[in-house]
Amino acid sequence: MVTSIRINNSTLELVEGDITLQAVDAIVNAANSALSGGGGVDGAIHRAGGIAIMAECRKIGRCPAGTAIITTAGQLPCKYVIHTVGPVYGGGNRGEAALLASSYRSSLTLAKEHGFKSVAFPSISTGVYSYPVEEAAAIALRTVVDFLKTEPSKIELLRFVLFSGADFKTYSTVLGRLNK
Ligand code: AR6
Repeated sequence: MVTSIRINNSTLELVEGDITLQAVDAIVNAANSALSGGGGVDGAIHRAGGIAIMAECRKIGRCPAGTAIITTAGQLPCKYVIHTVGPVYGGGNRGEAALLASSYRSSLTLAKEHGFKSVAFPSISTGVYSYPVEEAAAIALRTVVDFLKTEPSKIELLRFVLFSGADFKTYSTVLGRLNK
């Protein structure tokens, strides 16, 4: 299933799937601030991409929540991996929303600076970091729509790759609401 809308010269697309299979310019990883690898999408990306990604992460060292860095994609079908760190959800009153928006913006700023045409995002912070999916989807979609509307870039395709049918449905519903 695919949902998509046009924003200026870009397509914002929602799909259900595995982000490690995406042949885009950059996929975004939901990393931790030590860039040390882990479970979830981070584990899947390092497993599929091989050791070259971790070697670059070690050189870079750290990535505070709300910021992003970029590495090679190793053996993945995409060209680069943008690693960002979302907030750990602690009830919603600890600046989580601003940090989550900043993760998406920082990732898109790197994509813009590199002249990428296609970028794929997972649902940052909604797994191990426990951000409620509907709240996170509203922030994620609002932030990327604002970016595409206000920041001139070469990005033609911005794809959310949702790992479950339930997450795909939630993101689709929230996008429909936003788009009214
Ligand atoms: N493709 C797309 N989405 C995926 C994939 C995949 N292959 N695998 C999992 N997801 P999480 P977080 C979804 O936990 O909450 C790591 O240990 C998953 O179903 O990966 O930001 C890091 O090292 C969920 O919807 O990221 C950090 O310590 C979404 O990706 C911590 O987890 C995000 O879940 C980051 O936690």
